[in-house]
Amino acid sequence: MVSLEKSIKKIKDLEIQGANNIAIYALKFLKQFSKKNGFGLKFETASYFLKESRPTAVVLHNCIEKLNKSKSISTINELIKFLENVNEKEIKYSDKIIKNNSKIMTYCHSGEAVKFIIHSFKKHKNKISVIACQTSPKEQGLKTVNDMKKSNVPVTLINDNAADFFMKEVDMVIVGADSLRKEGLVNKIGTSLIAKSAKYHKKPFYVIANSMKIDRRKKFKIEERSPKEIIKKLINKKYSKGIKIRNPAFDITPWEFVTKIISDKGIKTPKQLLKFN
Ligand code: RUB
Repeated sequence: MVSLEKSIKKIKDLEIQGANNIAIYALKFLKQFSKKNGFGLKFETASYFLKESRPTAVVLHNCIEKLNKSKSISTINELIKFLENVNEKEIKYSDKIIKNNSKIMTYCHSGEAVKFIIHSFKKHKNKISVIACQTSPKEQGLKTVNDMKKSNVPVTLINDNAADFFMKEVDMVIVGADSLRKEGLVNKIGTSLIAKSAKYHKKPFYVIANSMKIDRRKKFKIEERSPKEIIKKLINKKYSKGIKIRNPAFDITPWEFVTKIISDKGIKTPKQLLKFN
């Protein structure tokens, strides 16, 4: 069994990436951990540190809340099963969103969004294509490109700064979510700029996110990552000495910029799914 420290490192280093994958990985770890150590203090400490390794995404937090109420392997199994299969429920709605010949822009790497698009591609027999933004500084967009390529989906990689330039060409934007909060969609930093560009160009902006991403936490943290992630990418490193660098990992897109959320509960407006006033 991989140690807690190693598991946390894998999550922090983005070897395990995307809100659902992080939760599934952590749950699988906790399943093994509980078999060895039970569900007592050691378990609580391990779940706390796993949860805090990527504090913004809410899925793992919600899973651990459920586990605190019902400390059992069967609850862990149910949660894993839900997260591993939730896409089957979401893809049922893909025909209502993605039509033949649709050109879709996406951002970062969201397992839920990627599976939704690939499913449509298979159904519409090669008639859809994707524009994937690189997603600076960690380039998760390349992971999206790779997934698309593996499924033969025509895909073009663009620089993040080019999103508005290409917005005229696309039919819609589809992204995933780390958390669905009253104040907006929490997703990879830069998502809000893309949503605002989509609204300006009158293009629908869809979010694919399962109901475990509904975030009722009173307070939440936007994870701020190491400046090194940005410095490493600079070509003119000589100018980087002694400068202040900020590297937030997520931002909040106000709901007015989101057309619909597609989840296991159906195609909903943010208000319908989150039930806020
Ligand atoms: C990933 C990201 C993804 C969401 C949803 O950020 O913002 O859009 O986590 O992913 P990071 P999924 O690369 O920093 O983890 O649909 O796979 O849950």
